[in-house]
Amino acid sequence: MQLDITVLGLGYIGLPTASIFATKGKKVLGVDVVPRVVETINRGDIHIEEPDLDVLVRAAVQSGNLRAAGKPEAASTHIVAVPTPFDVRPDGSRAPDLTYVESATRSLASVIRAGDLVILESTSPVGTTEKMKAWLEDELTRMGRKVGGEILYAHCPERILPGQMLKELVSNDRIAGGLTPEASRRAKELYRTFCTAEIFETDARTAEMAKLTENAFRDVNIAFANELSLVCDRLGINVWELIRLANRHPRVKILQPGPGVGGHCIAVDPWFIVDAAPKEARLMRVAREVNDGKPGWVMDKVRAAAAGLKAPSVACLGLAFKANIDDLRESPSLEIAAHLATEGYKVLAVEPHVHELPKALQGKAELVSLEDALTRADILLLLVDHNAFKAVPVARLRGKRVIDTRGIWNY
Ligand code: SAJ
Repeated sequence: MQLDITVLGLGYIGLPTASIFATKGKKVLGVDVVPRVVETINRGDIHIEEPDLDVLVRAAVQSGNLRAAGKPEAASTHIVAVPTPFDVRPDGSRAPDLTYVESATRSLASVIRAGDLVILESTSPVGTTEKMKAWLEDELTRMGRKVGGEILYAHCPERILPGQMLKELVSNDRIAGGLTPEASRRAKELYRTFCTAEIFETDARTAEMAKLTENAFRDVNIAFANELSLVCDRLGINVWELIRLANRHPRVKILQPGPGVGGHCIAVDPWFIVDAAPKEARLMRVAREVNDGKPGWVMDKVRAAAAGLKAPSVACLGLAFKANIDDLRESPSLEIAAHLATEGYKVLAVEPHVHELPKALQGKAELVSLEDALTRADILLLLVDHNAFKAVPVARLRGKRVIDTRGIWNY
């Protein structure tokens, strides 16, 4: 089969992207270094949870347009959608780790041809697309391979929201940032296959910075809400009512405080800006510190609520990083539950979206039903605004020490 596209990395971004291209008639090879992922996709199953993704992947595989393998093959477009993790420095700041992007890029050297387009979708620091070009050229030289023409490179960041990915994949505006105008044009044309919204052409560095900026903007705004919650607590004001009222101003739109910021994006991406311009990016750094400090503040609240109780049991309601999903990556709720367990609290964890305790809690906490937790716990600690928790009648909270970090209960 003559391939149109290879997608390197079949995670939260790569898998939906590969599948949607395949259902639109493109011949796609999904590449992943984890054999279990390759086998799962080839069976038409999925290894991650996202509403309706199973249906899309099954349709893509059954159509014969999507298959998975451990190595890339020749195709006119190669999309890199691998993780960009980070290393934590002693001062708490984070430095991007581009190992996966580099190895995925180098793996293309044996199959790349003149005129091919290489797209970076992974969220990356400014300058990464230029680095990809250098890595691939270096690998070609090492192999003694000449492709005999230009290879095109572009950064096309993904902005889909976990929980609403399939809808947003099609309807979000996109950015096509090429190292050359021709690369931007080719990338734009490619995403037209399924994207019904506007696609803007720009250069690669602007595209890289745009993606980081979007998540840093949200982080700073969440930090404002989280800081307000601390101030209001100190002053005896209900922060949720305050925000509701302030948001009646036509130009004010304050976000919601919570137990901290989780997920693999918002809590990480601002660091890529801070790392690149530490002297200038002061506000973004402080915002990160405010949001990262919130779990510690919540734990202080639990300690205060536990005063006078012998062997207190705490129901941790929700472990996911946000409402109505099963994703526990970088979750402040999980961090809080795990910390409380190591401090000797009896932790009753409630997470309707998972079937077993995550590693961080195994042997330290009990996974129980909501009903069980409401009955048994001394302290109810609401961490995630899952719909199941919003439905708890106020009467069930009576007699309990309640800490509602999301402001969903009017008790
Ligand atoms: N949160 C609050 N208060 C709020 C909103 C969010 O505490 O008012 C918390 C959530 O509980 C969660 C964290 O922030 O812990 C992040 O959640 P989110 O829904 O804001 O964002 P993500 O991480 O699921 O997805 C973000 C999105 N970026 C923006 O909205 C700017 C998404 O569009 C990106 O594609 C994604 O990051 C990504 O992959 O970069």
